[in-house]
Amino acid sequence: MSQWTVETSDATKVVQNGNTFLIANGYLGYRGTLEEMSAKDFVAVNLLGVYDKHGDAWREPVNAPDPLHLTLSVNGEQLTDETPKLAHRQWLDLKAAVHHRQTTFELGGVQVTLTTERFASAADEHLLAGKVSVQVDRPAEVVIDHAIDPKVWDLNGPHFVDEKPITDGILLTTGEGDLVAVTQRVDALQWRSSGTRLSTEAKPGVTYTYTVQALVYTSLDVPAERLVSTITQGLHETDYQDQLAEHKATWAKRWDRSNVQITGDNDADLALRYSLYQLQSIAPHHLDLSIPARGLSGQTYKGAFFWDTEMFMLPFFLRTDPEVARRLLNYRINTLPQALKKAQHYGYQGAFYAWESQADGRDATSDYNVTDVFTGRPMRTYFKDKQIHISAAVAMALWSSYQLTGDVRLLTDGGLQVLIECAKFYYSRSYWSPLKHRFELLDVLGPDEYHERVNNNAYTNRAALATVQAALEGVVVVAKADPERLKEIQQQVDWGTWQARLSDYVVDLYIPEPDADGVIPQFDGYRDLENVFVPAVRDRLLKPNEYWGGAYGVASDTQVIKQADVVLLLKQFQNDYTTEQKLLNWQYYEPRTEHGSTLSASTYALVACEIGKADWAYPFFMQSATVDLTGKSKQFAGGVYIGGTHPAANGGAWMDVVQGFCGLQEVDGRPTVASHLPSHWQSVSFKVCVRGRWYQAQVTQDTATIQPM
Ligand code: IFM
Repeated sequence: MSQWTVETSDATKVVQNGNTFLIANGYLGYRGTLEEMSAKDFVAVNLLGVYDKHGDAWREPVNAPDPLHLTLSVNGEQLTDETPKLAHRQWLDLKAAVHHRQTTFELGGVQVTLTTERFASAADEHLLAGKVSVQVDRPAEVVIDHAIDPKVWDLNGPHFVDEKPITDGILLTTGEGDLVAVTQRVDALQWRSSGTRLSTEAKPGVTYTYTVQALVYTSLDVPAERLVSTITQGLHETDYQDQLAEHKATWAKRWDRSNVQITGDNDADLALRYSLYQLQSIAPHHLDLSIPARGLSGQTYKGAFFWDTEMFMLPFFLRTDPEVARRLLNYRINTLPQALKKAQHYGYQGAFYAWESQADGRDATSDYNVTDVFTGRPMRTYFKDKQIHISAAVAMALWSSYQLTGDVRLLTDGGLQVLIECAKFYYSRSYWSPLKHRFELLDVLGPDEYHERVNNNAYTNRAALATVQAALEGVVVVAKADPERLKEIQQQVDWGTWQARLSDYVVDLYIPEPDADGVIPQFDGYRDLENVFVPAVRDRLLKPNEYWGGAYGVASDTQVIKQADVVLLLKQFQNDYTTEQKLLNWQYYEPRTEHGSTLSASTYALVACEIGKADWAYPFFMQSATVDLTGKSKQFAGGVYIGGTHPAANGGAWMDVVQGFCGLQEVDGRPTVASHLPSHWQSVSFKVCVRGRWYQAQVTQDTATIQPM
């Protein structure tokens, strides 16, 4: 039986559980805190794509005021943090994407039970709605103030410089001049109401219920002059139950396409479904934007989009929700101008995509992205300048999407320009070694972020090669499909100059080879570093939050790495390496990998499946799938808060099951599966869409089938 509920009865961890119990709809995210909580408890209505920079602090996404907030009083006594809780239960219904809580308090001399449900509508992205019920065990006067709470939690705020009342709500202006409006309508037939205050003489045995309909709009959605009329007219008479029904119907469609059922392991079944809940909650269903590295759970990582989307989330959307996948790709196509500018800024040609990309493609990465916990001073890091594998992530995502969907419009509508501009970037960023007669990529930062400014990171070089190959092949594809369009593109990208250069580059770019003992060196000189394992390096830490990498981190002069790097190379370019090479390198690198990023575990699981070690893969898969359920991930990187949800781990968990344990591959648009199930699993079933056609897969220990539907 499938598992569909995530729940807790621990009333002491509500604030920490704010990520786990998130509800979201790709436009806004509402953390899983409780209705009576406020900014100090990290309540947040986190908005996609609206950013503000306060003073010298990092530019980050804006949180809106909380329209679901309530203040409860019973017999004149107000609910506070100190009010005794006699019972508490909080649960997420994953099928319906509805958050519930039920808490019994001792307040005003009675036992009062507060039961609520809420959802971020999947049918109307502006709508947050909730239902609140109260029961008492003795007659009591119950008063609830249900007013929008204007105090918002910020990491680097405050972001609002002006606040005005509007009918049923509030209009705020950010420091950057964007407008955010929030309105609220309460339907409370059983209650006396005066303004935002509801009251009743409650009797035992009766449930007193009201519903809230709240809308959130910004001046990015509608022109500023129409914002107030749009939002106030939007508070229409639609019944709460109808809104809930529409929301559930939208989720039912999503689950019909995306659900994966694992039998023989309830924990894995639930953890994966929860991961898919997270991914589908935060995906941009209506906007051509991407998915922030911490979803819509708050302002961590500047609300920016990383390679996480292309490498770890896109594979899921491509095969279960091609419309969302297309939006994610459009985002990169639309932000090409910023990538061109960034390359130019560093003195290169082509497209160098932002490491931390905000809505318009600008790079939000600070030169000092972590803090030295010993001195409290910002530390110079090179994520922005040297993590050049980001352009390859974009290019490989576009190319593999074209190959999977067969949709040439992806290339003709901007994708081919991106491929070519990324290819130009690598060429211009390379160094031609006159003695070795090869191109090299020097002074880079690979996926393992601890070793900065290294030469010939094997993953980066191979990914650059894949980019240039894709550009050359893309030209051939468009030449066949739409020669007129190709001419236009060729003119835009100055193909006449670049074709010969890029053709030579794919022959002459250096791809690091395995050493004599079979180990692929992560970069030039990696094997000369101190050869120790993770525990030895961990023992050298003087403070728990100190940064392991950079100029003088504990890992910097050792072979200990933060996350999958060579193992990512093996995963991404699986046909380049034999099973023996994969096995040997997996075994070499795993004890040297901290898995300090939640991107790491799923990659190790995938490669373990490929080498026939499903039982090695299993704990890495579970680590990836449960990260937002257990909350067990790093909360600080060099003193900087990095908590929140982990969509790349959620997407990685799907890849582990579908592409790893079930061996899904698509060759020339035809999907195949193969069984690599962990020994205690009975079966896995799922659907995927390949070239517009849906397939149903069923994998057991002994059989693997995939059939068109
Ligand atoms: O993109 C990752 C990076 O690879 C490791 N640090 C965290 C980033 C965001 O998840």
